[in-house]
Amino acid sequence: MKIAVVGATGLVGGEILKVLEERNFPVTELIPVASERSVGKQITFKGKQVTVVSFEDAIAAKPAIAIFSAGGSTSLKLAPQFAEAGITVIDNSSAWRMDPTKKLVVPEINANTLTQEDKIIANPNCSTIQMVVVLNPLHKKYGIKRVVVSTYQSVTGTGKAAVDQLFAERSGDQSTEKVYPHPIDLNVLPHIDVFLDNGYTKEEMKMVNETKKIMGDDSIQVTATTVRIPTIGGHSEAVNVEFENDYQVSDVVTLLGEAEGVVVQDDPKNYVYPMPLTAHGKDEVFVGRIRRDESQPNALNLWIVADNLRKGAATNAVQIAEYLVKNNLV
Ligand code: A2P
Ligand code: 11C
Repeated sequence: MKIAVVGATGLVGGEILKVLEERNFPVTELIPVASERSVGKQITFKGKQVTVVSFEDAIAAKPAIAIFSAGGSTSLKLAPQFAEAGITVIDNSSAWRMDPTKKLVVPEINANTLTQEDKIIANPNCSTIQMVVVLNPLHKKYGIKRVVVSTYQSVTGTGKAAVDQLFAERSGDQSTEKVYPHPIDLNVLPHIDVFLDNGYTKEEMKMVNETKKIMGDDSIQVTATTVRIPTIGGHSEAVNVEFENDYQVSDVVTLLGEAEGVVVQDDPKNYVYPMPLTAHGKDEVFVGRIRRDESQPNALNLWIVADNLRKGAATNAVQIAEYLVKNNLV
């Protein structure tokens, strides 16, 4: 199957290439696309050099699927052109997620809603994906009323330039471009994406709105504080959940241990809990510090970590592509 990766030279794009390779996705021809300045450059896929092409050449090559990770404005402009040519687009940006005509898909939860008519499929925000993979099985069993989440997010979520800023600050190099309005090394920024009129950031509202859409339940109340920290391995989240019904902590541990895509790491006495350092490069979502919220009936605290470039972006997108292939939807 011919596959295009739009944004192939970026951080998520590079991870998509790795995940396609690792999962043995049936790629007969890889078509890497990036901005005009990268056309003609070589990238490596399955040990071979492949030349980056323009989006026009990619459309002309008629891939079955194009996985996009080139930012919202590129996606708004290019995804419809790919879709009109009959190419199914899986888009990592925020451009189409809340469009009521587009599906927002986490395969473990709602891939079964996809049909052949879905030509632009939205991949959710990284911090949302890792949270809903853990919350969905709990919602089905206990009914979630409200979620309070605070995030601790990796600079890789911003892109290559942010990783460069972190390491430049660490080495004392003052000349590197600054993508954050403040230093990020030895600092914490309560600010991810742009501020909105309601005082929240766009990243916070993504967590609120995308969660309801993916889990198919507008009654779930979510409030979020999203924070950037100087780490690279993945995003971490402190999640407080209030259920309709009571639960046993041991049942929650069992349920999450059996949930698809979830790994429980919860042995605090032996210092076992999820961390970005250990989640880095992994496809699963890790959950630990599972404990009763003693201040509130039917409430639970969790600590959730995942590699935002993998399950939060590349892996989720490739899993959607796998589902489309397996179910003859492309
Ligand atoms: P390029 O490397 O040519 O700039 P990151 O988020 O890590 O910075 O990566 C962004 C990705 O999106 C890069 O691969 C970048 O290509 C790509 N990109 C940016 N603008 C466009 C565009 N107009 N058309 C196609 N790809 C684009
Ligand atoms: C971050 N979550 O960590 C963002 C990156 O809407 O796809 C992904 C932004 C998005 O900065």
